[in-house]
Amino acid sequence: MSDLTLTIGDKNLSSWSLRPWFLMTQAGIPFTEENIKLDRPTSRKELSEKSPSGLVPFLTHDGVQIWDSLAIAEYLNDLFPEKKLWPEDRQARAMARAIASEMHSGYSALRTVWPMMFLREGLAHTTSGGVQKDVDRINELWTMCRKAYRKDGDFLFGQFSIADAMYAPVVSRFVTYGPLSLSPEASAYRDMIIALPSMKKWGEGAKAELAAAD
Ligand SMILES: N[C@@H](CCC(=O)N[C@@H](CS)C(=O)NCC(=O)O)C(=O)O
Repeated sequence: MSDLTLTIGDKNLSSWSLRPWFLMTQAGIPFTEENIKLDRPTSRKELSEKSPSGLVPFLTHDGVQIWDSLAIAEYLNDLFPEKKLWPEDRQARAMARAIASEMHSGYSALRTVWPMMFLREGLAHTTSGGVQKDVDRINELWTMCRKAYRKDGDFLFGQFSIADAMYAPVVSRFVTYGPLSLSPEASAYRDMIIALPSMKKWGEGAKAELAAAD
């Protein structure tokens, strides 16, 4: 199989980039990483020259460029069926797709008011402007998943899936803008994901990028 190249933005800030990077790293899919800094005077030009959408992330494979984090996840699922990136059970798979889509198309208050700052913890925060509603809904979904699928493993649908990758930036936000009132199941899920070696590796990368920029 030809090489996969994943192009991403700054690790401290680019929440959309974290999703496919975490998916590939956690699932053990080898890839070459390419980085585009998003905060430079040249960023816009570089993005418009390299990215089909003018945004990151995008995946390059076999002469094709796939943009958008969810489309990248689906492409990887097609490419690596043996990795079972969606749950095998039809009903669990439907649920996983529903909550991944809800993440992809929703929670705009949370995303706007609480930008990802991967390296920050316990920041004072507001939950106004619709943020509390988004937090409550995510808390409800994580709790429901953990109660229903815990017997198969610690991830949202037992085994690791695309749904976990889609929510990884929210896990980071729930650490940055804490402490929050979450159910025991949702808190345990947040703590488990943020402690994974792949998430730690992303954090190390974010630190190295910031140090190099000094
Ligand atoms: N729906 C897209 C959103 C991608 C996106 O908004 N990326 C941001 C970085 S996190 C970006 O490239 N921003 C650069 C810019 O707006 O100039 C996805 O899922 O990949």
